[in-house]
Amino acid sequence: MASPETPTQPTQPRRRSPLLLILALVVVLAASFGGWQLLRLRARQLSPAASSQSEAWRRAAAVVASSLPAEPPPEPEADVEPDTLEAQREALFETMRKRMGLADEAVERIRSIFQSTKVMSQGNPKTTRHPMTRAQCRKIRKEAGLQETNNPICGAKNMVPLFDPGAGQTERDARVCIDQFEFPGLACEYPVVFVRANQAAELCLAVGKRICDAHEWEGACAGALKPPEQEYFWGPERIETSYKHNKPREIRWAYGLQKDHSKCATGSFKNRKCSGSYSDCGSNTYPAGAFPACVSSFGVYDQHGNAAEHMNLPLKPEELASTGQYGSTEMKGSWFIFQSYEAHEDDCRWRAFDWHGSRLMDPESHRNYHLGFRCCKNVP
Ligand SMILES: [Ca+2]
Repeated sequence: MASPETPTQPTQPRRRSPLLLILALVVVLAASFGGWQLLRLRARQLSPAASSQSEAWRRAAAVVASSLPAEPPPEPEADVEPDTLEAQREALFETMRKRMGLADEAVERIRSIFQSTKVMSQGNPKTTRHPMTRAQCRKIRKEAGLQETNNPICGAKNMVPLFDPGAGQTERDARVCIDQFEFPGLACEYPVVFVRANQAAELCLAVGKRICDAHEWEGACAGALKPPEQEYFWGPERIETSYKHNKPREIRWAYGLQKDHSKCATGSFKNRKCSGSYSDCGSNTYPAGAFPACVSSFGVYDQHGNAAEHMNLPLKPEELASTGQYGSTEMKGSWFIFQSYEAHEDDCRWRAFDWHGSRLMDPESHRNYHLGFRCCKNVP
């Protein structure tokens, strides 16, 4: 009598072989069909006929974008902070080249803008002490399940479309996209500071974008982009228009209706001997996007805290950055020490009355160790 372990039907595996072959054939055919569909969709996205804003194109592009492989994580050496400004800048350019896919000409343009000053940087290497590493930021974002955005409506990574959900709009109605992160617009990279407003505008152009108008930044934060004619009082002096704007404004923050600095990158410190100058003030910023709760409903990070941000404030319709023109400087948001020193209001729609005001393209516009920017992009 055979033991329980002894196969009683030694020919059974052979009888299953044809079924396995059929299953394998079905899998191969399905994979081939899926790949063909993907190629067909990609071809539709790239063809001139598919460049229109049709619904079919948007659906096809969305499928292709969602099939793109995830970006490989930055190299470990990215957390070694260079000792010199030149080395820090070159490391940033290389990161931008790799992660943003910038062409050589774009990198050269960015380099020439940086080289026009001796201070534009991610902080003075001699005095800056970042309270969090890039690796720590990447770990936080990974644990929060956050992934890189590549919305085909925007045509650039890490940008999101803006619209007014309360007016029944969807992202298909968007005419503008905004960076999710402070410039350079990359998750877990430190923001660029000591930049003047005109240089911010030029850097946005160098990466195929533009500086944002104030109301775009505000709408991105508050979760509803309103039209310019509803957001500006054309004609009066700036201080009067800001007063008229602020008085009846909706007061809210990107993360909710109650102020809570602990949700954002506001727990850093100011160097003890910081007088405001490049030589003694560290730009003690966090990597962008390191606070998963500090995000608006559109997916825009760090509008409160980390670096304050240059924007364009139009005082008449022809000064809207969305039309390719510029108005005055506007500083948006708060910065990295607000948990211990709240210098001013930092709700989404608040406008500073005339904080270091100048024309946006003034070659001497204000810059400092905690002031950066982010970019927008018109949807074609
Ligand atoms: Ca900020």
